[in-house]
Parts: sequence; C-alpha cells; structure tokens
Amino acid sequence: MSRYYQPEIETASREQIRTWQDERLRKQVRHVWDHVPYYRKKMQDAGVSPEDIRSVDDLRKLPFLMKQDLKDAYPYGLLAVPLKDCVRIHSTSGTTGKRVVAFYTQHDIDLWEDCCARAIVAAGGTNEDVCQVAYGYGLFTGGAGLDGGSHKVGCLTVPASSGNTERQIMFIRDLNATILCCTPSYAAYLGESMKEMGLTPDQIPLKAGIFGAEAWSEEMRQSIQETLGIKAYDIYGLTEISGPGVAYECEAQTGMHINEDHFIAEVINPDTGEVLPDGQQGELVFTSITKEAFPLIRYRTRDICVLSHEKCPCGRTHVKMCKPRGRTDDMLIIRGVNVFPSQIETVLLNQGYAANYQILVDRVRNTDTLDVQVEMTPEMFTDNLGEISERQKRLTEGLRAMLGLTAKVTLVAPKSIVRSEGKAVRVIDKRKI
Ligand code: DLL
Repeated sequence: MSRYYQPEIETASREQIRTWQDERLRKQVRHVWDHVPYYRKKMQDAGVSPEDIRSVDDLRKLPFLMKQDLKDAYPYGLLAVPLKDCVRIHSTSGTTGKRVVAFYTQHDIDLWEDCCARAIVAAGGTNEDVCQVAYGYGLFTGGAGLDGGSHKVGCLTVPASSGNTERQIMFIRDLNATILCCTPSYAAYLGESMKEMGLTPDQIPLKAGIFGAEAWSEEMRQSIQETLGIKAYDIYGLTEISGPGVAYECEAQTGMHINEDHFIAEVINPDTGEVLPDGQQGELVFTSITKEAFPLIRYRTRDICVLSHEKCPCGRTHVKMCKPRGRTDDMLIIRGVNVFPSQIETVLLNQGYAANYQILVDRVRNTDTLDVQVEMTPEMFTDNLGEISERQKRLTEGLRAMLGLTAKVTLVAPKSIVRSEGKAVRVIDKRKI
C-alpha cells in the first residue's frame, strides 16, 4: 500500500497541478521582475514582460538561465528578497574559482524539507523509523535536506554525516537504523565493509536506502539491495534549485517523481533550446515556482534526461524523470563532490604549471579515486626527489582548497603526457557506473 507525506498534493489531478503551476509561475515571474534587476534586464533583452507570461505554455518565451549567469551575478545578484529575510546558504562548485551560492528563507527551507519528507515516506519511512543521514553536512545540501525531511516525518534522526565507516556501522547496528541516506557509492562501500565483517543481510536492521547526488546504475542498485538486504531508492536534486528532493523514487523504482507543485520541468535540445516532447532525451531545465530567496527561471541543469507522464502504480501523479544519463558539460562527480576539470587547471596554472595534465578517475572498492598527473615545465624540471615531493604536496593542498577533495598528485617529466592530435584528453574515467 502506498503511503504519502502530502497525499492531496502527491496524488493531485493533472488539472490541479497545472492550475498550481500557472498561478505560481505568473507570481514568480512578477516577483523576479520586481526584485531582481538581473532578471528584469534578461527579460527586457528577450523582449518579454510579466504580462506575457499567463500560463506554463508561455514559459518558452522566457530566456534560459545558465551556470554562467550564476557566476556573473555572484554572490547576491540573483537574490530576490532582502538579505535580512534569508536564513541560510548552501553552496556547490562553479566551473572555476567561484562557487555557486544559493540562498534560503525559512519558508524555502520548510518547503524543501517537505520535498525530502515526501521522498522518505515514499521509501516507507514513518515516525517509527531510525533514519541515518550519512550525506555530508555543511555547505553540501545532502545532509541538511534529508535531515530536515527526516525530522518532518518524525523519524529518529541520526545526523552521522559522511565518513567514519566504523562509526556508521556501529550506529546502524546499535541504534537499529532502518533507513540509510547517503551517496550510492558510499552505500556500496558500507555494504562491502559489513560483508567483510561477516554480517549477513538479515543481521543488518536497514530496510530502505535513499541514495543520490551521483549517477548509479540498475546493476549497482541490485548489488546494494542484496548486500544490505534493503530496497534502494533514487533521489535527485541540485543546490541551485534547492538540494535533494527535487525528484524522488517511489516503490515502483522506475524513475523519480518531480515535485511539480514547486518545480516546472522541461527537457530541451541542448543545441537549439527547442522544448522536446515526453520520451525524448535532452537537457533538463527547471523553473522554481515557490522559491522566495533564490528563484531560478528556466535553469539549465546540464543533466541529460527523459520525462514521462505515464501513469504510476504508486498513485502519484507528478511527472517522472529517468535517472540522469550524463551531462552536457564535463562535470565529474567524485565521492559525491562536483568537480570541473577547469577547477583543477586553475590550480595548476596558479602554481606555475602549463596546462599539460591528465585526470584519472577510478573506483576502487566502491570508493572513487582521483589521480592527477601534471607535467613539469622544462624550466622547473628537477630530479631532486625532495623538491618533487614538496611540489606535489603544494598541488595537493591547492586542489584540496579548490575542490574539497584529496587527490593523488604525481609530477611527471616534461613532454611525458601523450599529446592528442585533436582535443586534449584531459579526463580518463574508468569507473563503470
Ligand atoms: O547533489 C543534491 C543532492 C544531495 C541530491 C543528496 C541527492 C542527494 P549538487 O551538489 O548541486 O546537489 O549536485 C547536483 O548532481 O545536477 C546531477 O548532475 C547530480 N545528481 C544529483 N542527484 C543525482 C542522481 C546534489 N540521483 C548534480 N543521479 C546534478 C544522478 C545526480 N546524478
């Protein structure tokens, strides 16, 4: 039997959803026109004004918003309420030095937590459950979002945050955690560690997992479900639009319901911007229609996806998105952290290296590894091992400061990285996802 967190919303008729979207879109467009000069200018440049936007059908008249806009408007340029009304930020990587910063009013947080609560209830969560949140807490949205949702459902929340595998397993066992929230790769790693400890699935109290923030395959789902003895649910979201819970899976496990009362989804041809019909693959675009502080209109996510309005056996009526099938840009997700090769390049150039480098990504025992090979320039070439090790250390520190990740840096001799005759091959990703 399906259970819902907000049944009247989650199972609303398509007409009702459409009415909400039409009303909220009109209001949102007026809100940004009145309060965000950046938007007003963008709309003026495109020759549209709030009067032109009467319903969702008019959405395509509005210009797209890109990650570059967020960079140009950094940090406060897209803020739509006075700063005194904001209570929090979260942040994710930008393509280069500047990060993306998203703002929230208390009301924004409240609605976001509702979205996460819907995901937890869809995974079978109730106030009888112990929900261990092993997504990172802090600037990343994963910890805070699922934590808030778990409170709303009334679960006993274990704010474990990421890492410290032994302690995670101890809490799962000692507190009888029934729901685990973390990245799928960390779930797989926890499963493997428990297996090594001799624990069989029936000795693990977990019954469900809510895994997202990175791509994972059906094969990976099967394997996690088997080792942990759980049902594994996907969850999708991005900082710019709120965080986890933009879309979530139900028991059908055939795509994620997008919370359409808060977000309007479109799929477009990334080259032409043309809106594509259901079933066609393209770039996912979101418009947040209830956000107060940081409303984004037609934000291009760069995630490649397909939408489906097919009837879902769970009774939810909101459109479903497939698992993202890739990206239109070169963003990598390593240990749940978004990484752009351009960020790595910036660190190298800042430390006097040329842009001859290679990024090797792999997955060893369910944990992503990041190796960066950097060519020394002929001027800086040395075979002094102490000096090389010192420089590698400096690069590792620079990368840690830029990415929030530890990479293994190896300095190599000038001209030792194979030159490509076409585009440079900067990234070798050996992970089988
Ligand atoms: O990853 C929010 C999140 C936290 C989602 C916890 C789910 C669970 P960002 O760090 O801004 O936010 O990264 C957003 O991650 O554009 C996708 O490319 C990717 N992504 C997120 N969820 C999934 C998923 C969070 N379920 C970017 N499957 C997005 C595949 C995902 N990719």
